[in-house]
Amino acid sequence: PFLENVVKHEKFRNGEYDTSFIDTTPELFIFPVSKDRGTKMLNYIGTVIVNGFPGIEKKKRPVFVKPRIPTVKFDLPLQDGTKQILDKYGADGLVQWVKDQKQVLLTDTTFRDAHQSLLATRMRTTDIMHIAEPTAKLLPDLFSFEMWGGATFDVAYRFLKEDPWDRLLTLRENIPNVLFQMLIRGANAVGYKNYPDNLIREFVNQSAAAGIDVFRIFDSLNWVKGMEVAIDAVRQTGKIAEASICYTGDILDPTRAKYNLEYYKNLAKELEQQGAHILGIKDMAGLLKPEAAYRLVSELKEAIEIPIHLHTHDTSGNGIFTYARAIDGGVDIVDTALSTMAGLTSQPSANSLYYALQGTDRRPKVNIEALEKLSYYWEDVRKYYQDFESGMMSPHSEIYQHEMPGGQYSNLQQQAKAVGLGEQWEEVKEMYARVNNLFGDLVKVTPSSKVVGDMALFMVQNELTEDDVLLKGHTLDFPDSVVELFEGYLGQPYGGFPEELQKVILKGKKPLEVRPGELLEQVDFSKLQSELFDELGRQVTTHEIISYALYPKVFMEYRKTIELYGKISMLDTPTFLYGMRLGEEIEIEIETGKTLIVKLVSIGQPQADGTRVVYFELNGQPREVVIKDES
Ligand code: 3PY
Ligand code: ZN
Repeated sequence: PFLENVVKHEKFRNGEYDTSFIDTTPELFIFPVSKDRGTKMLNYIGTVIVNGFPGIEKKKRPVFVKPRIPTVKFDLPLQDGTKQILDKYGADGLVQWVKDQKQVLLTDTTFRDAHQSLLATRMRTTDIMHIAEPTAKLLPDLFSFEMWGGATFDVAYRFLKEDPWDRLLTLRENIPNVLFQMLIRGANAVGYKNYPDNLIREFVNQSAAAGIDVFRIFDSLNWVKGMEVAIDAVRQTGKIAEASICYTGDILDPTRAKYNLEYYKNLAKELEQQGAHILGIKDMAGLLKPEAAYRLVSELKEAIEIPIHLHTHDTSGNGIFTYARAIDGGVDIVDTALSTMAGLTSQPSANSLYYALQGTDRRPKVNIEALEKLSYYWEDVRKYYQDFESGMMSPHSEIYQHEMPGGQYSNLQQQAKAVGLGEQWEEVKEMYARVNNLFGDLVKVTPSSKVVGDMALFMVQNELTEDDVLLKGHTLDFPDSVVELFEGYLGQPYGGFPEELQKVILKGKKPLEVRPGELLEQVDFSKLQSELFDELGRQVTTHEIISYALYPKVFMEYRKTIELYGKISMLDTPTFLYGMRLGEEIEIEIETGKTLIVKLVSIGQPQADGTRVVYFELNGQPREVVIKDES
């Protein structure tokens, strides 16, 4: 009761109390490993053993090899890199440095888009952390690591049950020499809808403070107004605003005249005027063909002064050729992944590009041996996540027809499976292209791509054609995301919405004509703080308040899981995803120097009440947990 009174006291809630005793007496916080923490962990492992992991068919834990970590001379000092250039010379100094380079610079996407695109974003922080320090030592010459943003924020909470801010902070500590880059979806931040302006600003501020240096900002409809607030917020932090154009259609195809060279040139000029330090070309589906890359980049180099950073996906198999031509056209930076996390829906391989540029003066100054050694690690770790692979085994030139972003492919496939359309995946992909036409040929990237995906699933599920939608639309209950898109809550598409379809979908509702952020009520952060305080019964951090503002339900679900099972992010990935085998023993380092040794002894038969008892040894002592069998 005393503690309860303390935490409920207004002064305590407002942070107006003297904590000097607490601050100067750290031993107050050293608790013995509570029986509780061990039991919670066993409950989690028992649940995975009995019921499996969501999205993975229940099976015996596969046998994995220990990932190969390259040996690096850890006593060697860490070499300075782009991070030190930014810190010393500021954003403009860094931009000048980029312009002065003859070599093409590389951004490594292994920590973000590569696994978002190959493994449904399921890569856990522990697997990135184990290779962070060797990576910092071995690849100090990169332009940046793309390691945050996009879908990683949401997936961390929703599926991995870990805190994305922790990932950023701990990686920053371990990789202090190279710029950190994130993907931010303009007014949608790391979510799927427009957020109020003050939330975008606060999110950018906190991300910058926690370690992000380069913000790749885009709008899912290429609507510059949707990027304004984020660009301004980034500029105010002194970090790098990489405002991006999303590439769709085909500038070489005269029948796809909507998105032509002029369109992209105008967009690039507008973004430069808005204050972009770097122009991103975000080819999120891998539609930019080699010759188109050459023309686009060389024309943009004429049209703007700022450096150009190209991002593509290798789905068609043409990625390296596209980069080679973009490099001929003068591109400054390209996105690649380590070879064993590259190719297909991911980025082209850094290792391959290095060799492709042999004999030219634009070959990147990276250590090829380091790239190869780090690739071994990812080859081993990738196997942990085999159940999230999309099944794509070879290049798919069909991408030029359906235009689905690389980061969406494996996710939409999971979504299709979840609604029972796993067997109709071919049909879903075809419908995706048809929905795009029906919607007036949109830029498709998160979240507009998700809306197209939702509509494709809806139409396949309900066996609808385009005519059905137009003729029977007034009787159809369209997915919420579709209604919101046509209401203008994701902004305005180039050329407007098809009017007839918009009327059918909105059923008399009036669409927005202004930037949604102008109308949305600003977030009251102190109100959220108080709400969260009541929910969690303790002081909350700024990061928690922002996460709660962005994803209230997902964040609370995550908190509930943590209450139930403890910090399961500490488990190794095989145990986290597949549980344990009979007789197997694992170690869990729950904090530095404190290790739990867990052995799975036996799994009981189902009981009359639908539960099973799972028998463990925890640090040599018998322990059992009772798990409800959901099968
Ligand atoms: C994202 O927004 O997550 C993307 O990667 C889009 O390509
Ligand atoms: Zn991408």
